[in-house]
Amino acid sequence: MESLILQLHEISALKFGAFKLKSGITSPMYIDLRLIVSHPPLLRQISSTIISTLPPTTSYDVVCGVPYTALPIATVISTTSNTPMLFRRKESKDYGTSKAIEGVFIPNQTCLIVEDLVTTGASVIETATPLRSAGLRVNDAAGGRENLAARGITLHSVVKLRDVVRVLKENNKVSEEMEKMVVRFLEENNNVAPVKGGFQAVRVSYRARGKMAKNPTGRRLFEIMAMKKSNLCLSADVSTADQLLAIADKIGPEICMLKTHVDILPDFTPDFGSKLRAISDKHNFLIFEDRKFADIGNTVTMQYEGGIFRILEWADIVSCHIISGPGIVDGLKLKGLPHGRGLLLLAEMSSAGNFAKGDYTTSAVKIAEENSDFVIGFISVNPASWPTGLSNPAFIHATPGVQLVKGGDGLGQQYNTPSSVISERGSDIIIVGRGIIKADNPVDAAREYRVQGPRFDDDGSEDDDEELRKMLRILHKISMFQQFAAKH
Ligand code: 5BU
Repeated sequence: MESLILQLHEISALKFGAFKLKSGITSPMYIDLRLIVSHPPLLRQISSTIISTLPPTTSYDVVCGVPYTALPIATVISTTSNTPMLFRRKESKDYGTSKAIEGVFIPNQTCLIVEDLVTTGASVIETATPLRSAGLRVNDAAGGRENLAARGITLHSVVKLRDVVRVLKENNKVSEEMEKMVVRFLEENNNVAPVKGGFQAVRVSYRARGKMAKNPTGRRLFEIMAMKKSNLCLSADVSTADQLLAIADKIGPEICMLKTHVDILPDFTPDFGSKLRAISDKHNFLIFEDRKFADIGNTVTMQYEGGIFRILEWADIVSCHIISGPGIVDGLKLKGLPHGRGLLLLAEMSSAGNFAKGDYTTSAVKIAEENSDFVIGFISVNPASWPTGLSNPAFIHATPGVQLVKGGDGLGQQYNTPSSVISERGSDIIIVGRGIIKADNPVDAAREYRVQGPRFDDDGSEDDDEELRKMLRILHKISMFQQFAAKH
């Protein structure tokens, strides 16, 4: 092991200094194992070391590397141990045979996941999910640490970073000071959610955020998410009202919210709303009609309340564009607030080339702040990238364009994975349509999405003082932002 560490240091795969990570955190150490493909003996040595750390009882039929760095390692393991290999696509093709997993396998075979470096475990999960959806069993991962046990995967760690830096210090490759810095960094960042900017760096529990929400529907949504431990919204884009009611009943236990497009249902009848509400009461989820109102205030009051659909009567939440200015929110609020309804503003969209960005997104936040009695949050795609201060934890972020594999649909839709949406992009709710509706078994698929939509522990047992301190820090940030916004 010592010789391996020294060789990695020799080829500069282990670097020391100040490195900004994807998560936004600055790390004193950076590991780049992509370089090992240029050193075949080292690649071979790493591959055999990984295999030798597995307990002899570990059995597997196929191996799969986490793209990209671990692919060559998995290939060497495959050829030397004569075990067939699979690989997972990082992006699915927009059309044609868009397979998430390439290679031949039989359902119920067991797959070993190979990863070069495990920090949060997110990328191992991203690889395990499509393998499991394809019917494979995933019990073990081999490679660089922890956090995976909760997902039913045992990680067999080759070496811990702490030991790497100790060996380098003993061989005078790094100073004692650097060793201490790395150890401190590892201790401090063990439990940090990997997101940059905004309040997500300090995650506040849904329950606490629910208490901050001014709108009763917003409060209920946070409470349901905490209670059901679900941040999954099903986008029930099916062909008929009958199908919608059937799938709502089946998938109801898995979701915090059900999203509808009522104008696509050819068999809509006036009792649709009361039937759907009975199901939502039974399974405790909220109904979100994704109406995307876009007109002037006066017109939307009529569209919300009237017509055939009478959305106001049955939808807890509706959505609107802000293209027409804040008057649209005034109009919807006039009708919705007396019924305790809530509104999501489209601050960003998932489709390629959309115009909801920059100042437009900032304006959506401003309108939301001014109407926080009615607006419960945003449709957003990457709230972690919004300027610090735009992230009031009383608002919820719901993100469409989610599938287990990154990609698109050929008509502009762009998909990100559940863990990327929640952990990296700082959103709260994943909105999933075709990923569930078109699956062979939608109930199993919904359960998988629900499990994969990673949440921080939220059993309501958090230390109240710490929770309060977190909220005060956030409220301070918000008030600084508001003062800044008022001046400019
Ligand atoms: P999909 O099947 O998971 O791609 O469905 C996504 C749903 O979310 C669908 O109902 C869209 O109308 C909706 N959506 C979206 O995809 N992107 C957006 O920016 C907004 C809504 Br807003």
